[in-house]
Amino acid sequence: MKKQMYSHRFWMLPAVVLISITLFGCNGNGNFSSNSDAAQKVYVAPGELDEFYGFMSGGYNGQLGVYGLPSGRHIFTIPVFSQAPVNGYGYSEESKAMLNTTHGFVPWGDSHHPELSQTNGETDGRWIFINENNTPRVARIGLDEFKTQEIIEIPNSAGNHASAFVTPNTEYVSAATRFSIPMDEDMNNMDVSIDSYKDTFRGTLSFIKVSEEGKMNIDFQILMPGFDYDLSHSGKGPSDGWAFFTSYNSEMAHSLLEINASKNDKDFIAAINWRKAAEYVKEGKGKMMPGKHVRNYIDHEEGGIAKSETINEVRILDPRELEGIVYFLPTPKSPHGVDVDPTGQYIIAGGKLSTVIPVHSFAKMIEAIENEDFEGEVMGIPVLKYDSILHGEVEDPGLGPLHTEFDGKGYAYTTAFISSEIVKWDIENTQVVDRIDTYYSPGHLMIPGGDSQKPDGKYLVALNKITKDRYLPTGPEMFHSAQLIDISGDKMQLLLDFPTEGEPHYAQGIAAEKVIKNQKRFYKLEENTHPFRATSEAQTKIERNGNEVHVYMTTIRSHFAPDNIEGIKVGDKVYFHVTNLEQDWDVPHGFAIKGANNAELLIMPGETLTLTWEPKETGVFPFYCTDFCSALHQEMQGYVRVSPENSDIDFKYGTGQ
Ligand SMILES: [Cu+2]
Repeated sequence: MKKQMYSHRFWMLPAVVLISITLFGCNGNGNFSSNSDAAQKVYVAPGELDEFYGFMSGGYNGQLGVYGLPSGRHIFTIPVFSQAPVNGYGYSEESKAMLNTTHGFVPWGDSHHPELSQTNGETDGRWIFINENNTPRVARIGLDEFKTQEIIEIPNSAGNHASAFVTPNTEYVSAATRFSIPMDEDMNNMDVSIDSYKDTFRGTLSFIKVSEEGKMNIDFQILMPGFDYDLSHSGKGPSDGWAFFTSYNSEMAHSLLEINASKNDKDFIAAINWRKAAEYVKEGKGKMMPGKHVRNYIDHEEGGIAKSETINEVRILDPRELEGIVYFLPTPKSPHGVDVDPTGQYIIAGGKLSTVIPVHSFAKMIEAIENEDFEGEVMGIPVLKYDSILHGEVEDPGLGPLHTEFDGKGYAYTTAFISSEIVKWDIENTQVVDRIDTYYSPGHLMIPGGDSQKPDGKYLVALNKITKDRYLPTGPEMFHSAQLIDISGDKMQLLLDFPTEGEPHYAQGIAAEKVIKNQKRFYKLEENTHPFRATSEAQTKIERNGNEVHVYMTTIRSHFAPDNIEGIKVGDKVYFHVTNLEQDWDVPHGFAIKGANNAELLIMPGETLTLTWEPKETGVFPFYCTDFCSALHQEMQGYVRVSPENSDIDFKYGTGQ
């Protein structure tokens, strides 16, 4: 091993493993491969476009980062689960409702796993889904406008980690509870002692149905033992109709999990026959149970304004009553990732404390189910025999294997978190054929289409957890590092380091042309259905309703209408409904007013957005365009006069007066 190890990030390991790592670890920061060959491979000349889009979750920033590959250029950030002052997402009246939950307005989220929609097992460029861990939710982002269009909350869940993975025709998006929670037989959350964990805590796996138009609803949840559920991937090809979820803490510990949940040699992958479960649902099986959750969606029929609805129940399938929907595949040891190869024949687990990578065979699994080759059961769920379902074990896979992606040429690539490397191995004979160091500890990795049936096996992106010494230091805090690796040849070649936003977990990649062809460039004014729109300057006006004031405002290079407003009083609640009259690509206008307890608005051409302002003192307050829109952008301004609460001053406004 060539590089320094960072023991502060080591996961709890048996002491003997730790010692051996420390002995092998040596100094050196691994600067190599910055040769001209690598430079040429990532060079995208000025004015040229990247070949792939890379979508990387922002982790604790709650957003989704958009990158160009191979250049590694950060192009855009799509606001999803967190308020974004940069464009007013979650602040404007139109978008606030996207962040509603059963806990009220939640302005922050923790986003981990983006997943592109698929058709026939191939990424199709329509949508990208992403999970939220903390307050369990799944979002759907439209790749026509790069905007979050829907967010659904997941009930009976806590820590929605095994999400948002799609089935090969985007029939379903998965979700699962990471933390089991106390539930009685009626799925009511209970106020119980945490020490009663083993008796009272349960898990759920959720299947969110996606309609042709993208609308999400929770079709069913499967009641599970009180383990922790970690990651998921759908079957494909022969295993289409199944989904696989890793679980750990089969010990059902509830304290000091790093020790108490690492005792069993094997935990489980839960194999879910979702097609069979969906049939049960169609037959009306299972039970409607409490499961209050909120669904937020952009109402395109009404001005693109976000709306929320509350749903009170969810259908629960209990594997003790409905046969054949869940089987447990014993898997060493505290498995993290679960990945299905492009042929759909093999199910690969990242047993983070395991010395091998187990590869399960789907065909053997089916055979074992038919032969009832079980070694026991947990909560009515049959446990298959490890040896009956095993295709093989990858020996010497690196320390702390976490996640695997595929190149479509028969090879798998697994990240080894602790030994900081990516290991390439042959799926058929489970032999390691190549390995490359990463800087440093990689979590997920991504090959464009690498978890679909049609990977584009040209590049691999390692998403590393430690950036230290790779970039200019920025104090104690630093962004995490992605590394682009060429996988087109026999040997992997490191091409590029680039910093990412937040802490990216999983990522997705897609050929740019699949996304470019659907791009919306602006919103047509004649299609604007916003109730407070003004689609010409002639339609601008101000209306008062008690202390509520609605300003119908327009922007066009380079002025506002109206630009000067009098008649506003202290105690008013002023809604600036700003319509951008431009009908050309890339001419947004912004709107901000002094002292607003709010973010700016960034209004796309043809769009109407609303900023709420409650002036607290008298005076004259300037507003201006925040987005540099023309040579006379600095002239794009106006004033609002605020008079005392008891004054009876009339509205006065206009342009150029
Ligand atoms: Cu402007």
